[in-house]
Amino acid sequence: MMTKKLIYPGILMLFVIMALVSCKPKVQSDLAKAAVIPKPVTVTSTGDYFILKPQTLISYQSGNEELRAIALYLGERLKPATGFDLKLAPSDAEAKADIYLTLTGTQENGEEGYELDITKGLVRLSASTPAGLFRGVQTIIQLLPPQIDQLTKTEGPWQIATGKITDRPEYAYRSMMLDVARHFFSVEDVKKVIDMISYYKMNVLHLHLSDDQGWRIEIKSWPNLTQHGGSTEVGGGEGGFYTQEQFSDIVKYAASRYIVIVPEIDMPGHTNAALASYPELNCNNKATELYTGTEVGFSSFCTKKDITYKFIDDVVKEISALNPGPYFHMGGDESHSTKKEDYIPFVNKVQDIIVSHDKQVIGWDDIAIATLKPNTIAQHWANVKNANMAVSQGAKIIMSPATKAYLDMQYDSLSKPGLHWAAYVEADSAYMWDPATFTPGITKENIFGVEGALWTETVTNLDEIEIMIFPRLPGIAEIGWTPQALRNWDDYKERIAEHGKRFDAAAIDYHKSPMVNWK
Ligand code: TNX
Repeated sequence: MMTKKLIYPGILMLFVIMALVSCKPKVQSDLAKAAVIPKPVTVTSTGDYFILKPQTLISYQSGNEELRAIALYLGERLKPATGFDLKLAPSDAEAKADIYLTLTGTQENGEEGYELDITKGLVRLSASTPAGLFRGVQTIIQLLPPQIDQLTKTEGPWQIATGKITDRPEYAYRSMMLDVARHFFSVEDVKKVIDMISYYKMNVLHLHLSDDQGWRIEIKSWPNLTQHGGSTEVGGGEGGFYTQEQFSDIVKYAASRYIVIVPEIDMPGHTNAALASYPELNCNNKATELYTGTEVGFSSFCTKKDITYKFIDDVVKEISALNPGPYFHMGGDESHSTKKEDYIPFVNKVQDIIVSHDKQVIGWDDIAIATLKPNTIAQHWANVKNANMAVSQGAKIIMSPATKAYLDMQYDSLSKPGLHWAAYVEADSAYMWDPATFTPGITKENIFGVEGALWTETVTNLDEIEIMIFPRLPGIAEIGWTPQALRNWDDYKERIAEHGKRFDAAAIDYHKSPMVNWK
């Protein structure tokens, strides 16, 4: 009797405790199940978890200012949602750290690879370059619960499952293009896009800086380009442009996220804004009218005039001086009103100009009908024959097939904004393709990387940018980062659904694709 009386309350207590424990928020303590995008190359789980607390110390190997900046970035990134003012300290003893960032010096994971070793007491991130550490920091953020992306303080618990991740990108060039010519987007908007793509470990933002409808970057030696050519956009809005100072600010901001800017000045077609600003660029010496429609293929620089090449040299020189990145994109697409016999020498000359300013040429695959310089890169968007011609000249290819990677395509016939000349591209379709087998004749060793392109004839503000890029852009990022053998839609579908919670937390708009079971 006596013992029973003691046992019953004991069991009861046990139940009460169990009930209380099970009321705690569900903890993800299986690292292998974490919804990281792009999917890391190897993940092993040890079944426990690390907890981020107000007193968590972020340490970084001393002697490298970049590491301090990355530690600072991580601290700031975790602040809004947690409310924690995490301490940072240089240290060569990881034993004292809770989160430790270190350069290992081994090249095993390549330029952007990293290793994460997470135990109950320590998150150890190592890489051979600061860029690798920055990519790894994105993984750390994604291993925390989705509410870490909330912009205001919220409740934890802030757990990270324990285990080990080793990771490295499959392709060197993982990019998004933003067309700021058809509609202009502010420096603030561009910075937000940079943050969004950096979360998915992209390393390039390609800015389409000029087109028929607008010229968007100040060129001091040709001021009317922006004064007049930047004064409108599709639909007749007021347009806009980046001063050189603002452009430098974008470049610097991108660099802090280990992203390079690829400036594109499209030519010889898609040039009405310039032709309207300077009569001498036209064969008949008459300035054209500004254009706010969406037709393509009607404009061309006068390819026979010397002044055209003087102009291009000035433009390439000024932009290249502002941009430490190695590339200059010369466009070259859809030059339907330039004769082929004029187009080919034009492309050849412009490549020389770009190389003379120490930049590597990128052009849309149309340029492959010219003689490509040894390091010229062709961006493949539609024409299989052109892409093959580029490869047969030894060029590397950036894969942006319009039917998969054009972020301006509508998701379906009802979704807005967007066009559908290439296809309707739902979230699954944007994900389910392999760059290495997509285009006949183009194989893995020909491919430099992958780019999702957001043309903006129909896209007018940041909310619409978000709707068009989410959820497709994370899929393109994964195609660029994760080995094909590790990718499949069923697995990705679960992870992107988890990221829906992150978009919600961060107040980012996204297309609620019926292909995904959003939570
Ligand atoms: C084709 S793709 C274009 C752009 C348009 C886009 C619209 C390419 C190199 N040129 O000028 O904006 O289609 O989807």
